[in-house]
Amino acid sequence: MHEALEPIFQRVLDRNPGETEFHQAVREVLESIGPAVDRHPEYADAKIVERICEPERQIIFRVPWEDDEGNIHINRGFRVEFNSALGPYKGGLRFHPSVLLGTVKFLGFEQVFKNALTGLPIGGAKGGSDFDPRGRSDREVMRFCQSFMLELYRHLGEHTDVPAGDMGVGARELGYLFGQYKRITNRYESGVLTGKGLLYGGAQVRREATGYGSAFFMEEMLRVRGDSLEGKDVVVSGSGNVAIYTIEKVHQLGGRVVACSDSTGFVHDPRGIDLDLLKDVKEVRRERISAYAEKIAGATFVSGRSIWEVPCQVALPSATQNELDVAGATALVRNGCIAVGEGANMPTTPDAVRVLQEAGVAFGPGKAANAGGVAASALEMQQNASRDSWTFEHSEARLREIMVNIHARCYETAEEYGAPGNYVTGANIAGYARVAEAMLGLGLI
Ligand code: NDP
Ligand code: 2IT
Repeated sequence: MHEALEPIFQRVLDRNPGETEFHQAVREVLESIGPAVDRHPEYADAKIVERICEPERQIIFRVPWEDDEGNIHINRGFRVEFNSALGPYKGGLRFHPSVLLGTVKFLGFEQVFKNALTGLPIGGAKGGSDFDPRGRSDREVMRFCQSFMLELYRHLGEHTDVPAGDMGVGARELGYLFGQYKRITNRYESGVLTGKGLLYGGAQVRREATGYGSAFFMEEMLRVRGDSLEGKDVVVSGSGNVAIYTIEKVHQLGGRVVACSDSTGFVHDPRGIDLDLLKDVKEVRRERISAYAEKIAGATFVSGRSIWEVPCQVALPSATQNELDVAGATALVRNGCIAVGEGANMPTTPDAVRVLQEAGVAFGPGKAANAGGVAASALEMQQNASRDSWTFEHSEARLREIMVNIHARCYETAEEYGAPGNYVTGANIAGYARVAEAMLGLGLI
């Protein structure tokens, strides 16, 4: 780390004790923006890095709700409004029992740089709750969402803060959240949430966007190496929103996804994942991934082992943070993997990133590779503002163009700062420089 950044990082550690995921995300950025610090002394004078590491606002609230048996539950809600230099706060909501303030801060911090990379006018935020939607009835999820929004609504607005989905928050949850916002405020303010259903202000391709974008980014990383996804065996972890639409696009681009997972294990289907079956198991029935293997001959369900042991040329970790460790990265390299793209946020541990980069594996960090979701959200905001709705084809073409541009921005910035082929350096410096310039222009606020 650049010596000027060390005391700043130490202060982040001291004043955010125990928030290990937040520390990890900050360290990764500070370790790569050193060359930009040397080139821009004016950023240091304005204390840009110190300001970027401190959220503009952090909201924590109680969420009481009643289950179907009449039992009362208390969860904790969060919204961390990290940075609004480039536009209204923007970023998803995660409902998962593991969610702590430090989780939301790591995600919000990443989001600032990711959103900057899209080139669209969106600031960075994240929110969520330790509520676990798995195994809950639709009505329980609805009551939770209504209680969550009863507090959160006062902080939101189409020009203020615009949440979307993340783990555990999809179209169902966003529908209930939007319904409650509309009811409380008496405003049909479509642009206050993105990822909505198509009948109430949603946009074509938002559901598919993170996964499609991740596949497009991978295609670009391979293209500059004179290669493509055609004929490649691919492993995608997870089987949620990001994973499913990554698999869909990888198949359309000629690759074959041979394994995917959930928190109980993974399925290996050497002939290629049957996407209709996977969608039925996961999106319609909300079953465990083992149900996939029970319904199709030739597929096996494996638990207690790592999905990264399945041989592949391309890996797309698309489940959760720190799911790809050194052992996994070593197995990937050993089996001849040539490219890894992060569909999830921070799925690869820092040591595993080093293993991959040192082995010459093309490595696309999440804040670039999975930016397609939030980019499509910004397009949804644009459509809501103009009361318009674009076709699927037009929306997908826009998404692809944005991903190609993000790739180019990362690739060129890495070259410019003396780290050719290092997308981590490229993404962090390109995102940082854009936010820093905007913050300078806005003055000390
Ligand atoms: P979903 O809730 O739809 O799916 C998450 C998937 O990850 C599930 O299959 C889940 O399995 C699995 N998973 C969770 N924890 C673990 C674990 N410890 N080990 C193995 N598998 C696990 O979430 P999304 O697909 O939306 O999000 C996935 C990742 O992508 C997250 O990191 C998210 O932040 C990121 N992301 C999401 C975007 C979006 O638009 N949705 C945009 C950009 C990034 P199970 O059901 O068993 O828990
Ligand atoms: O991590 C992410 O980029 C998201 N969960 C999507 C955020 C958004 O506002 O669409």
